[in-house]
Amino acid sequence: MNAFRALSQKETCNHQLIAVIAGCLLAILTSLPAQAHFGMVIPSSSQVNQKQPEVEVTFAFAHPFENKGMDLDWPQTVFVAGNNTKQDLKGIMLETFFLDHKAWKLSYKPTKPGLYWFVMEQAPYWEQAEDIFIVHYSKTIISAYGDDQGWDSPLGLKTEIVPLVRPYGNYAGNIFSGQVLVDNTPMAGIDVEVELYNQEKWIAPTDAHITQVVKTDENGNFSFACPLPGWWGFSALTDAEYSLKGKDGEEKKVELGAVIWVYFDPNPFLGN
Ligand SMILES: [Cu+2]
Repeated sequence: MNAFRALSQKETCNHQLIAVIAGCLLAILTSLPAQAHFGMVIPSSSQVNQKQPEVEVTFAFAHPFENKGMDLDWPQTVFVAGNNTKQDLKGIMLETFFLDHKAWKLSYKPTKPGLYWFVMEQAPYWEQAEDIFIVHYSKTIISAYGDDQGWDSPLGLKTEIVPLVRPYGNYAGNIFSGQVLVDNTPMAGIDVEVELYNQEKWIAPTDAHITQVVKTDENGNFSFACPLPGWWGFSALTDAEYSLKGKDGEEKKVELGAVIWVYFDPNPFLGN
């Protein structure tokens, strides 16, 4: 009798365990629509003037169309570049939340006219679902007091998108073009993932619309017309030539992303 009861209790336990495991798997699978990851560098404005002399810049890691955040660890580097100077900004970063996840922010006041790139190299992010590490080099630009010179110059990052369209002062519907570089070499035939930071909470017609994809040509160039106003992120993905050791002790692939964020203003002539 006792033995029987013991056995049946054990069986109950096993069933509970199986139910818990099944529940976890379901949770993992349903959360899977693993849409694209984007390092995010989003300023409060892409232009600075007398009326609005300061910007707040947010650094985050997310699935921007779906408004899903991920925790962003303390980045490897964060700096501002432009006007022939480069200044480390990690000392003035404050922890914040972006889409309910750990992120970083800072305030910056350009002291003279010019173009200012804000750049973040994130610490390697372990993506369990894909069994890879992800490292994004993310950047955005602001123009201070109407300066217009030098937005088309590379910054010499490990990988980056060099704009071929001035990356501010654009309307929704305009085309954005850029060249993808890795170690200063144009990358032909690679995927550039495109997502809107979907603050309006648009519903995509299909899952395929969440992350749109465009390929680079033989010179590493791509073009994409942004149909809606807001911040658009472009992420050019390549495999690093190095690997990193995972928690299981195995060497894991590292995916590099060159990310640029560009703002497209509402087109006032179309009323969108
Ligand atoms: Cu993710």
